[in-house]
Amino acid sequence: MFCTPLSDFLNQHFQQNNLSGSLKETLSAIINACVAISAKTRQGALSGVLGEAGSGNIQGENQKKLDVIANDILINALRQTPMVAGIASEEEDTFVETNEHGKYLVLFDPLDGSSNIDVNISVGTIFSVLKKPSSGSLKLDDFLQNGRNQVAAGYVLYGVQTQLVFTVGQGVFGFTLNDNNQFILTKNDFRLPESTAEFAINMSNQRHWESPMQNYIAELLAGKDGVRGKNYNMRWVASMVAEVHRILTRGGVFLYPFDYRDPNKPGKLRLMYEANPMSLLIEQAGGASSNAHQNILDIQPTGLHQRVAVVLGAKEEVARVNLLHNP
Ligand code: P6P
Repeated sequence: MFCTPLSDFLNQHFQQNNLSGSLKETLSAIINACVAISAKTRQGALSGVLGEAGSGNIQGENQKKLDVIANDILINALRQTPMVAGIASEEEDTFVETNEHGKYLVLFDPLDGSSNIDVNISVGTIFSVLKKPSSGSLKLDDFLQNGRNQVAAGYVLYGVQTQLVFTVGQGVFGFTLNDNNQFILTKNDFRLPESTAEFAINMSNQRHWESPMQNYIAELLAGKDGVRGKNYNMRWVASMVAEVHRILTRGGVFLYPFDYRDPNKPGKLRLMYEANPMSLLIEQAGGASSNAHQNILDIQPTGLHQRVAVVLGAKEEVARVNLLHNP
């Protein structure tokens, strides 16, 4: 039934779309590192990788052991990939130069959703690839490109199955890891329905949202008796990779809006290595994304770790949120 290995798919897809071989090599290096991360997450307590690392990151979060392990696996792999000039990671204070003559920049959240690790709920690696814009020594500004400049974006979901989903701008494709640690093509071009009856948000923050967001969610909760005229279902996994995968697979809308708990933060999620790659995937699959005011992919970054409010998924829902916030 399914028999196309990732390597064959990449060769064919890159040739058909006249894409660079060095981008293919960069993508392969990221994916191979994720196969190693998958082996670690699967072992859990048996290999002592659960629990806290006893350190913190620039986000002010306590790192899990697997956060550090996944980050080290990716950095070590990309140091050995000549076409990668540098990386930026959620777990690193600033960028890391890897190869002086590299062409690509790789940005990643090595293990998103890590608060779920110890309770065996899906986590994932999110990655984004940019071209290094200038020759000469690497500088921070080289990374601060808007999301439309991404030449590749994707994630690996360490869940019931280990699944890879990525785009290089020519559609979104899904692969499942088999018993030989080989990714096999299992979804040929994800397409997102324009409408949905399923939303994902952390409702415990409801009292902290801006009123347009409170109004939007109230419309969904009103169901078929309300202005939207249909009943909605809700999901919240607290793992963005799992939520986005569900949305790509069966539709939906995901929201992590601005809230007043910390008015200085525009949102919880990070633009460069969470919102941008996920927004590109969703847009490539026929969905939309915004920060409730503008398309996330059009936001001009000002910092590696800047945060952003995120609304992404079914076009109809993102449009409704934008309208309520910008009457
Ligand atoms: P909360 C995980 O920590 C994460 O960055 C996303 O993967 C997830 O969607 C969100 O935060 C969960 O946040 O506040 O519900 O724990």
